[in-house]
Amino acid sequence: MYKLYNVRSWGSLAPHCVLEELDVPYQNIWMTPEQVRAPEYREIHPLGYIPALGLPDGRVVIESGAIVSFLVTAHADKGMCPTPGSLDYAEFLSRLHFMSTSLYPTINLTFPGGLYAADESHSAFIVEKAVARTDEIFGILENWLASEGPWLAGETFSAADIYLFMLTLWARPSEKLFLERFSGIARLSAGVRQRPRLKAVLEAHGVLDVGGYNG
Ligand SMILES: N[C@@H](CCC(=O)N[C@@H](CS)C(=O)NCC(=O)O)C(=O)O
Repeated sequence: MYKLYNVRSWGSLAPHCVLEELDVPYQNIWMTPEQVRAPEYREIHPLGYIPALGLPDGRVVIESGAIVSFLVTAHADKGMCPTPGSLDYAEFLSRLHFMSTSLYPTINLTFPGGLYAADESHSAFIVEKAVARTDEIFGILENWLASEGPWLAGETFSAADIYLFMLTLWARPSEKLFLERFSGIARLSAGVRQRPRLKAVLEAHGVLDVGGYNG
């Protein structure tokens, strides 16, 4: 069985939703931020990050993009991605990894007091730059939705939409103000909230309603 190392409304939210949509058995391990920051968790994730996915043979997969890509292809019959190996799949993968490698780390920099700040004013400078950069990247996603949507993989809902939904929860200055500026992403986000299989998970993460994230 899979094991999901999970913190409410952190980066495990997308893998958690994907596991629910796939309807596969998994053990959910709720953790507190303190447990994630404790030295023991480094044995699971060498950088002490959430998410991590334990595999049935005891190995652990890290990186949210890799976890989601793995799950949807391992259970491709559940239709959470285009047919693996197809050209549509290439585009799906590209958009998913664009979010996990270009957008997610930039969002992390929008939280004050981050890893690279020397002092408070330096932190404010980094945050301002990072917020502008996330707006630019969210704008690229918004344009894709406008020209090829309504979902990131076109006509069909996929795990990439869940991933984008997760990132919007953390947008600055707030999810609500963000969604007012990006109408295509707002429609996608509302669509994710209406997925029958996701209601209970989103409730558990405290984000069933807009603005639930307060990290
Ligand atoms: N590249 C990683 C980034 C994961 C990440 O930044 N996770 C954050 C939570 S959203 C975390 O665990 N931070 C550790 C902490 O705040 O102590 C991934 O995509 O899985």
